[in-house]
Amino acid sequence: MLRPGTAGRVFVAALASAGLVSGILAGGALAVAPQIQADDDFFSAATYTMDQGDKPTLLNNGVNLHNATAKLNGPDGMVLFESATVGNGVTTPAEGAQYLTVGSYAFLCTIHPLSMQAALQVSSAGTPVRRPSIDVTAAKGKVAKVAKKGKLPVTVRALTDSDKITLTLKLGMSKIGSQPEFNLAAGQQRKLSVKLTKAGKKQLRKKSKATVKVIGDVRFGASDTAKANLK
Ligand SMILES: [Cu+2]
Repeated sequence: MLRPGTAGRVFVAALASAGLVSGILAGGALAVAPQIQADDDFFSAATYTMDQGDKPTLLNNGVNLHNATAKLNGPDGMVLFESATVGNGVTTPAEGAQYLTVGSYAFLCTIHPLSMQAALQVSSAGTPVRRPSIDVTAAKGKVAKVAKKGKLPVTVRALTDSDKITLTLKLGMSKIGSQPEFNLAAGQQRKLSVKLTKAGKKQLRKKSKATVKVIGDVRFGASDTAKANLK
């Protein structure tokens, strides 16, 4: 007689030998992230199906360069998902697809947009990965001190895993500083001194008080803004 659980283990082992076990462990479903295949110049299917939370890959079987790029934009104003542009024999992930919820999402190859169009069908199975999400805060301070140092203290906290975070400082309509790309893991917080431009420092020096707008952008997520009230 089989002990409880044995049947399940035998079942998993059988599927593991068939190469399906990663799909089971990820979401309890049998689906495996699809591989979008490109040739010169067409995609191998009109529709590719995947579970929520999966990330398809693109394999280029052709000689020409190809990519898989969503037609629609996401919450950051950039494409919902995209692969790198790759040459023959290269497999590359379609980044951003792991955040998609149920639906059909058209994509194309930006190099051959007329002949290379297809759709990514996301099923109701699985769970989407939580989109990158950041919280930006800026402290009050002295305008003279910020102008002299040329740096504005800003704190960024990541609510979920957030890659490619950038910060922009604005005084009215003009950009007066920025912070190059950085990454934060979920729950991680980073205190930064965002550098002002020469022109930005000059503008601030003329003021007795100023409100600097801090815009935090993150790839595949919504932006967050904060205001630094300087006196
Ligand atoms: Cu192409």
